[in-house]
Amino acid sequence: MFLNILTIPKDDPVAFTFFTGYMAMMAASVFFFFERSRVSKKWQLSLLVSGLITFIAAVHYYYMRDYYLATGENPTALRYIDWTLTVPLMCVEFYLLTKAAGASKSLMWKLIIASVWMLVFGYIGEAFNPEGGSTSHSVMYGILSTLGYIYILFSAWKGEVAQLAEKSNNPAIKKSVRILAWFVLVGWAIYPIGYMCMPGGWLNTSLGWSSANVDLFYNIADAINKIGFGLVVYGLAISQSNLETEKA
Ligand SMILES: *C/C=C(C)/C=C/C=C(C)/C=C/C1=C(C)CCCC1(C)C
Repeated sequence: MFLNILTIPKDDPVAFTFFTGYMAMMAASVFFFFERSRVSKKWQLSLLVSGLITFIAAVHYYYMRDYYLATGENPTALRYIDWTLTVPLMCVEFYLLTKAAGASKSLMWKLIIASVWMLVFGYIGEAFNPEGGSTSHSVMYGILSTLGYIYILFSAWKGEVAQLAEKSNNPAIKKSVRILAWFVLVGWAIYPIGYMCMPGGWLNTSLGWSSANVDLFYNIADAINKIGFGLVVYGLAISQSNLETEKA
């Protein structure tokens, strides 16, 4: 068992993405934490949140990696604990970006509640999937979960978040919120694909995609979304801080 923990099997892309995912999250955290001192006060909290998102993920990847190598199974509980901490923090990022345009705490809480809704039903769908896999179970909880996802998606594209970004009269904020909205539309849509690979899931039953692919999709999506989200916020923070010093 210990040997397993220390080696990455050559023919196991899932194990490979657990290792690289861990290292990438760690490196991104160091980057965001260090760069905090380079942006103006106003933006430091946003960078701190970016760093916390990747750092919390790095710690979970450390354990998920070992769990996967030791058991060969999907580390479902660790995965959802990670997400339950990090996805609400991504909602906080939306709030921080639109705060100057008047975003209220209630907007932040609505997004957080929608994200927890999405994850609780996703967790029930995966963790309580009957032995051998049940399509009706997977579909029912998948749909319930998707309602939370759609709420956040709508807010970012058309609803409150989008409207506040518009109201900010700041083209850089508008652009960044739009890029983050693209992340939610495209990057976050990778997760349901992974979900459908579990036994009983549509891609598992119709195309025969194995449940090993669940983690492959989740790991790739996490790297894109967590690091990508953070970099968009970072780019905005740097450009706005530079503008402020030019004006001063
Ligand atoms: C850093 C982690 C992130 C951004 C995780 C996002 C997760 C999702 C958008 C998950 C969505 C799901 C559905 C929309 C339906 C099926 C169940 C989930 C939980 C995989």
